[in-house]
Amino acid sequence: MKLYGFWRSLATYRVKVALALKGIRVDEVSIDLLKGKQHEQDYLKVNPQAVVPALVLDEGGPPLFQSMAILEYLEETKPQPPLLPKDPRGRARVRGLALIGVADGHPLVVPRIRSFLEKEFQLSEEKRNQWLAHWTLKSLEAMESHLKNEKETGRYAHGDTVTLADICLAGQCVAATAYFKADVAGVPTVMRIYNECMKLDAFKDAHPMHQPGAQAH
Ligand SMILES: N[C@@H](CCC(=O)N[C@@H](CS)C(=O)NCC(=O)O)C(=O)O
Repeated sequence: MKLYGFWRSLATYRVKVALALKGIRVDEVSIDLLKGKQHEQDYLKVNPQAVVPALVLDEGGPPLFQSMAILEYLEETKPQPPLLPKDPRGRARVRGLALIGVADGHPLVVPRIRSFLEKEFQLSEEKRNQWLAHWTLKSLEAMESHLKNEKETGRYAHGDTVTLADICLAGQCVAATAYFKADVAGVPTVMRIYNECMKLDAFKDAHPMHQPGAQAH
């Protein structure tokens, strides 16, 4: 398989963690989002939405797109270790927690949104940084409001094994702590789970700040 991604990309991070947890090796191709390479014709043939990640399967065919769809594909085609619980209610909870990050929090901080705020609305860097920290923290607070009270919360977001919820939570925590310096004091359960995740090689090794590309910045 071939994964088009970028060291700083949270959506790529999510896919890399799942691949590592499932023991799937991929070749990585870096699309430099800071240089706008996602808009070049060659890449638009891979993912016409001009975003990473995209996963090319060994069997060929059009690349898979959207990190959540890729995570679900990996779960369906390589079920071990499972990243979703067996019961439908538990699966709905895990997907719900995951989507707080993937569908509500992350889309507000991607490069095209940041660039729109800057170029169309002339928001200062200070205001843009406030926006990024604010919406990232909001997603973590939404997760916290579930995790702190619900009996399904265990060592990880859902029980004592890693699920898609942890992967998506970890991505938002990377953004909050490593990128936007948000004040995470109000989300202790989220941070406890994030720290548990970071004890695992799959989460640690894929961490954006541990990628070769991060060293250059
Ligand atoms: N919902 C998509 C998000 C994809 C996305 O926006 N990726 C970012 C990097 S994390 C990107 O490539 N952004 C390019 C841009 O905004 O120009 C997913 O989860 O795959």
